[in-house]
Amino acid sequence: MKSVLIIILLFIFSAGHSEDGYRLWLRYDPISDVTKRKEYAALLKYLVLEQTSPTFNVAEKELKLALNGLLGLNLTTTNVIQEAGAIILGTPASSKIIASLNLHDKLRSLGDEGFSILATSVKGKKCIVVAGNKDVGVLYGTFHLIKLIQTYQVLQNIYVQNTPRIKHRILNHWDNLDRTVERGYAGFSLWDWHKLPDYIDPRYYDYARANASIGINGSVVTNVNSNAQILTEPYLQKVAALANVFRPYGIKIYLTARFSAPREIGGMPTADPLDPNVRSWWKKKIDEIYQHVPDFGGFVVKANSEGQPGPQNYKRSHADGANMLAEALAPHNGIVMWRAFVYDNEVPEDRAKQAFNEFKLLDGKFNKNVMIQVKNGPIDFQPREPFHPLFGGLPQTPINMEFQITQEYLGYATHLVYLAPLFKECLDADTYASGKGSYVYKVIDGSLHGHALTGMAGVANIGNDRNWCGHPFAQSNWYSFGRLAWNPTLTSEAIAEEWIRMTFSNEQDVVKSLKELMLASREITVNYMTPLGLHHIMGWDHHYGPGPWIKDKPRADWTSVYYHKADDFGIGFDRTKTGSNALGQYAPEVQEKYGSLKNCPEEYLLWFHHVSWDHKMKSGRSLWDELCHRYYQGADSVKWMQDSWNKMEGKVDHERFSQVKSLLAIQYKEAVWWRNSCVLYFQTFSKKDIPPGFEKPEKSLNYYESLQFPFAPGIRPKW
Ligand code: GCW
Repeated sequence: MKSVLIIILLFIFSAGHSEDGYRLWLRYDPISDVTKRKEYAALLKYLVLEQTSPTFNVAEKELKLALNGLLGLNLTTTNVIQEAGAIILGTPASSKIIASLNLHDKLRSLGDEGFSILATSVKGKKCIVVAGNKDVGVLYGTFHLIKLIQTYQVLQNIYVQNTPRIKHRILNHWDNLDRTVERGYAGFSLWDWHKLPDYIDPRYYDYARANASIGINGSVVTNVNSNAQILTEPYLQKVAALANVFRPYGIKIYLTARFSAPREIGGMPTADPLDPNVRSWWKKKIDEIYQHVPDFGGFVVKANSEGQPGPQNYKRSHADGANMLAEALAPHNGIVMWRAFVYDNEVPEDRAKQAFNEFKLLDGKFNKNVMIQVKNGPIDFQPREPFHPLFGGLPQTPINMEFQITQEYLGYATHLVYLAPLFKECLDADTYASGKGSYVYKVIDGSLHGHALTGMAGVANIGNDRNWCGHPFAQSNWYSFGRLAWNPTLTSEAIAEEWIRMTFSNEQDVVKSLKELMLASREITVNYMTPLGLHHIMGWDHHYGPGPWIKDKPRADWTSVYYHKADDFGIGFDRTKTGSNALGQYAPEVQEKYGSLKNCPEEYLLWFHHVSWDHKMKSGRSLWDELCHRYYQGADSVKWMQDSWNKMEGKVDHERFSQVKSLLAIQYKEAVWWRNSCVLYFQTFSKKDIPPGFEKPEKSLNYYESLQFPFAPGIRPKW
């Protein structure tokens, strides 16, 4: 009776609690299922921690917070086994109890960050052990245990062995020092540089908690379009303050290095990477960084790309530039993530080919602590791209993946698009680099070519909006990135399920409906934006909304007509042998798959082929009709998304229900805008009617072309 009353009271309390999304997936609201509560309460009575450390302290704090919220428990900590129901946290070095359990066999294969969770008996008392080789493994295990409770899993005979498959799991913030965020749609930067190092915003801790809960172990806090000021002494003090917050959570801090820094802040006449004075400047600078941040992770560098300075300004190669920094970082165990996102307007070559051409020649020429950071596709984070040919193409070089979590090309923070299927499509693609089964994820986890240095980077979608990511569902993309960086073989479905249960509800029908909604959302977006392999046809510069008509800009490869090549005959970019032969950069099996018009999977058709408007598609329709069909189907499906969401009323909290409802209405409006603009524009080439049965666009092409958005958020700073 008493417990029922407590539950009712807890509910009244939590119902009154405003659900603004701040708590992300770490909500810890009371478990409503009485049987579950009892089951957990019997197993989880007190905490045994024999030694403290900064990381154990945060694990303890988190567990207390979670069990207090979920089960109403006031967890006490002791260092001895008293009765059944102990949760024992530790490593063999920190805990005599764990050492006595002889877990060596279990822990051996788990490395520094892995963990083992098991139900066992100590001195005849049933308990749950969360063990790792290092403190951080114990922290990850603690978060895992909490997740199992949040998602109502059975703990009775629990036995989990878990370790990350990728070493560096890193968020890349494109945050500027003035707190604007390039391609950021969730407010301003979290980093309050002005008040750092003296004021530590409590939010930094919650940021660290959220990342640790999904295994993210690195944060690049500055934009790749970088500012050298971050490397000056006053800023390094601020960086050190953030690093101090992140450290107990297993998160290392990284910075972006502006290649011209020796000139800009060092007073040097040159930044030539082979100049001995430049090399010694960087060495001193890097030593200075390590004085402030002893576990500094290293640099991400965007060089000779989109106007950023780099070694080529001095007729040196990317390897010369990367190795100079790598050499100075090596004594401190720092790494360089050198980006392969390079393309040059002066080069008449298909932009999709340029990075491969540049880096192929440098395979094997990089120092051991350099990874080449490659975007998932060869152009630029489009709603759909084939995998980048550098995956599998640089066998002698560690490659780390760069995904974009922020939705630059996928509707900003207003469209509900679950990105795990996009990430997975790339990770699961077969490069055939060493025969069948040479999946991209095997390049990334190092197993394909035997590299120990491995990484995955995600361009963050986080800002100072109360709910961190702008759209409540955009949180799932941060979450999915972390989960896939930990284990790229997880399925989109499994990740969605965990996230929904923790973020919205454990009710079966809610889980089922939201999962369907999320899993369908990316394909729907592709359909209303860029179906059948179209790409890069968005608005100029800010990239907001449709802009297939963009042409005559200073750079051809920043226009849309460069990519869709629509003409009287048809549409699409011929990247086969008869065209740019970008396809020639892939393994023969991949070339065969995409090379022929007949066999090419339709979702990549216009990426690889220039196709006649009359071409007969698998559906039996002509290409023109199919294109219209996809655009209309995409926009209509957003209506379906709205209907499914409307059914959630009363099943999820009111605040987030109404917020998502409003955002879906914008998404529908914008999907129709995309559809109408693209269909009307491409019609000027196909000269064919919109197939019968589809409503006519309500406005003219001129109208859509005339729309201007000078204040669209997230644009590149002009300095
Ligand atoms: O996608 C493009 C963006 C730029 C970005 C660049 C990059 C940071 O439009 O804003 O610059 O990619 O990845 O370097």
